[in-house]
Amino acid sequence: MSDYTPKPEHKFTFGLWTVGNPGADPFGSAVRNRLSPVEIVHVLAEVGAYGVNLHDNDLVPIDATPAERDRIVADFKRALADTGLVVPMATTNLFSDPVFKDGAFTSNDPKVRAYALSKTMRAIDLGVELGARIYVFWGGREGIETDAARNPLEGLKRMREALNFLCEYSMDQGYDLKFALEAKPNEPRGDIYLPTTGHMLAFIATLDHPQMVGVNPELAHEHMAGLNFMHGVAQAWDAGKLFHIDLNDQNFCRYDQDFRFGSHNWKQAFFLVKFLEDVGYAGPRHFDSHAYRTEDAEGVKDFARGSMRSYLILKEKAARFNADPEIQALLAEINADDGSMAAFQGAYSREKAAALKAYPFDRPALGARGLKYERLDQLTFDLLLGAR
Ligand code: GCO
Ligand code: MN
Ligand code: MN
Repeated sequence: MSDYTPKPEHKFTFGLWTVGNPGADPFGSAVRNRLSPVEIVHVLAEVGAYGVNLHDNDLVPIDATPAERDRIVADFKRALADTGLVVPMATTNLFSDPVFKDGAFTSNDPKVRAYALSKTMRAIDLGVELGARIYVFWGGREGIETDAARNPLEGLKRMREALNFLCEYSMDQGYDLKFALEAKPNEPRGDIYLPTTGHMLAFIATLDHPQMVGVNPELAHEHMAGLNFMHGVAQAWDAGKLFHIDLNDQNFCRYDQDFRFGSHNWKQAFFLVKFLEDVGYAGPRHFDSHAYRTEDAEGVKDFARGSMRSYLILKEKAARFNADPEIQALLAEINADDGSMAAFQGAYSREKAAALKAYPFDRPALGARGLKYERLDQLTFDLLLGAR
C-alpha cells in the first residue's frame, strides 16, 4: 500500500472560494456556515494542502476601507506564517458585483471598463504582496446573452487592450508575475468570449507581450464543451503556455458541476495525471471545485483530502503503467520501426519528395495490420481498477 499523504512538493492548492463554498446554488441558499479566510487557511493546513489562492474579494470585501483592508491582510498573512501555507496564484472578482453584469474589460460602458482595470491593478498589488507569481484571468461575464449587444470583434479588441495595459502595469511595477487566461464556454453568461483553451492560445499570440501570458485550463470547462481536456492541456504544454491548471471533475455537456477531482471520469483523470507527471509539469495542482451541497464541515475536509488522494493514486497508477512490462511491450510493438522509412523522415528536400512519390507502398498490407489498442485499453482498465 502506497503512502498517499500530500506533501508540499506535490503543490496541491485550493482557492478560498472552493473549501469556503457554503453550498448555495441557483435553487437554494447556503447549507454551510461561511468560514473566514483565516479559518479556511487553517482547514487547508489541517488537510495537508501546500497553498491557497484567492480573488481579491474572497479576502477583502469590495467596500472595505483602506484601514480595514490592511487589518484583514495582516491577519491573513499571520495565518499563512502560522501554517506555512503559500499563495501561488491570485485573481480578480470581475463577476459578482452588479457593476459587472455586462462584463468587465468588454463591457459596453467605458466607465465599467475603466473601473475593471482599476480594480484589477489593486488586486494584482494584493496578490503580489501575498507572494503570488501567477495571476489568473477568468472572464466570467465577458460575453453575451444576445449578439445584438456587441460585435464579438469589439469584445476581443477590448479584452486585448485590457490585457496589454495590465501586462505593462505589472512590468512597470517590476512585478515577477505571469498571467494565465482561463477559458469557459458559458455560465454565468449565455456565451463567454474565448470559450476554450485552444481559443485562448490563439488569442495570446495577438497580445503585445505574449511571453508573459499563458493559460489556466480547467477540466470542467473543457468537459462542458465536450472536449478531451488532456488534449487541450497537451497543446498548452507544447506551446510553453501551461502556467497553471484547475482540476475538478464534471460530466460532459452539463452545467458547471465543480465536482471533486477524480470523482467522475476516472480514465480521463488518469490520462491527465499521467500526462502532467510524464512531461514534468512543475506548477501548482489547483483544485477549483467544491464539496457536494449535501456536506457539512467534515464533508468539506473529506472533499479536500479526497481531491489530493485521488491525484496521488492516479500518479502511482501512471508510474505503474510506465513500468508494466506487458503494456510497455505492447507499446513497443505498436510503435515498431524497422528503419526502412528513415530516408523519408525529417525536413523537406526536393529529392526526398521525389523518392516518396515514387516509393511502392503496400497499401493493403498497411491497412490490414491490427493495432492491438483493444488489448492495450483493457490492460489500462485492469490496471486502473486494480485487476493487475
Ligand atoms: C468558475 C471558474 C472560477 C475561476 C476563478 C479564478 O467556473 O467559476 O472556474 O472558479 O477559476 O474565478 O479565476
Ligand atoms: Mn469553473
Ligand atoms: Mn477555474
